[in-house]
Amino acid sequence: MTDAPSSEARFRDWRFGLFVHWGLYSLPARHEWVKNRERLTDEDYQPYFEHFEPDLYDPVQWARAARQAGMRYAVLTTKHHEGFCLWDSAVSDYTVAQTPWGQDLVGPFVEACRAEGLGVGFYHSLIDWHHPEFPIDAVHPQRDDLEARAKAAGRDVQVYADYLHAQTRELLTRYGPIDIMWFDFSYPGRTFEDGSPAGKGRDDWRSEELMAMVRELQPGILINDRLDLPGDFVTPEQYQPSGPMTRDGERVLWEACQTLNGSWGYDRDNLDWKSPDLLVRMLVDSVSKDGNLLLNVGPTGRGEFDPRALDTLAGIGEWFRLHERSVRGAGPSEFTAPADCRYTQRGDRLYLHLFSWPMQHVHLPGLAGKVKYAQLLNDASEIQQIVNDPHQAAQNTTMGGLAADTLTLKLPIQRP
Ligand code: FUL
Repeated sequence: MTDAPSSEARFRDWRFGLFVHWGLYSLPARHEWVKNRERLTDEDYQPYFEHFEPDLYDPVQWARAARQAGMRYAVLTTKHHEGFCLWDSAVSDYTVAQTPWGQDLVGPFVEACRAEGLGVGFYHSLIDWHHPEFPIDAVHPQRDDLEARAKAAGRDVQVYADYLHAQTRELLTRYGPIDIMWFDFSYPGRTFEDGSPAGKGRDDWRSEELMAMVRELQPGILINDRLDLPGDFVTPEQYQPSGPMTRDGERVLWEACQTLNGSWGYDRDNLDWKSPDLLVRMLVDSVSKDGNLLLNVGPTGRGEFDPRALDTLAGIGEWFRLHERSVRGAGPSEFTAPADCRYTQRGDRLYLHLFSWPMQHVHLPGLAGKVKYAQLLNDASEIQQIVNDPHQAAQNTTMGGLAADTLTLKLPIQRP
């Protein structure tokens, strides 16, 4: 009998996950920060609560689309900064249970993911623009700064912290085992213009206590790094790190999170969609640096994935169908890839990912004599190695200036 893999090993093995940003902001359909960006009052925002009725919500379809795209886990926003809860929280009325829809959305999501064999994560915002005791501060101003300061002064963040802890407890006791707790976010050290403190950090959320509770309720869970505490994994947002990520000189688990079009929430009029090709590169780049990619979809107010999102996922899925083994269970390689290429490695198999297609030859420093056999992954067709050809070897050193340990591969002229 073999031991079950650790949570860290499973997380690493998943490599690719689905992020879902869903809330009332899917109704204005112009970014999940709309309430803050447009300085909307609770009254301005109320119609979205009154019209929240996602009659086409079908998490089984979401989970299937994710699985077919090659994803192995999914993280749902149980509550984003707007404060709206996707479950029937006992400590709040600002929940889906009080909307026309009236039913829990989190439970069916968890069930659908489990049925598809996906790991499950809960995103939960530390910020709450609706809670009466959440300080309106430098990151979350009201109409102007003076008003913000007056409001901040009268509010008690510890009352809000009690609420945050109670909600986290509900989420981690109602839905069975949960793999990931994704808190968002701390901002200690921020100040108002005059230098007075306005940031929120571990003392405000009582982060140590919160983390201890999460671990007690769900011993196998992984917690991200946004509680103003190190956590189990690091979360670079909308960028690719330059190499494997480290903390205090040691490698650390990490997950890049990425949007499809710059917005996390459904953003109807945004036309700036990333291509499946670009997203596959981001995934490969992450794996080559020992990280994961968490790719976001913002469902519509009726609960569906936008057809443009589905098309993108399908495009990535087609790549996965042919190339899965170069990323799943794979990680970085000890070799240094040439320019515009990435290596991933799985056991003794080395995968070379070409981000641009050279005319005919690709030169791989350090690999001469090390590769027994080379083939394209998509069709298993052989790739010729020409390092042992004395003529080519001579050319390598004299004409191309290539080092003697460089392996040259002969590629098909057309990119497959
Ligand atoms: C950020 C949030 O402010 C965004 O809205 C989004 O949820 C992203 C993943 O994290 O910090």
